[in-house]
Amino acid sequence: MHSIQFIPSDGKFRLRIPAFLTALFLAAFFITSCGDDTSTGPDINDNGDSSDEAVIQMVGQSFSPSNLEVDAGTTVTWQNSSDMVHTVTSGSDREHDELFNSGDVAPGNSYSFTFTDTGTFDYFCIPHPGMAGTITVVESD
Ligand SMILES: [Cu+2]
Repeated sequence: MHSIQFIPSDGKFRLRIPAFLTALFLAAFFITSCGDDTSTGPDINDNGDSSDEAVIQMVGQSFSPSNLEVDAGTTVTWQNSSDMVHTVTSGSDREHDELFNSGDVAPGNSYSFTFTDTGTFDYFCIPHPGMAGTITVVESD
């Protein structure tokens, strides 16, 4: 009597890995973001320390939140929670202004940029027309 050996079909096995990894990435992200009291939403700049962080989700073909105000010195991280590749590219009207450009951000990956200067910074996603957002950087108290 031989023990039963489970041999997954090649196609199914390969299809399951990315979904599993994506779930892992998401789980890891949500677990780490739980420890940080305020990592999403527009009201993230209520603590006055100099190492603020903010997270913007890429969901479907949009940035969430698409408009965010942060203190100068804040590191903004864009987390790709969608199932497609996006970019975080500075500029408006789909014209890159050379301030920052993430390149391709694959599902489950992220990109971070630290905003040191005050001002209004528009950005967009190269592959997806209409996918855009704005970071407003204000003087920290
Ligand atoms: Cu996109």
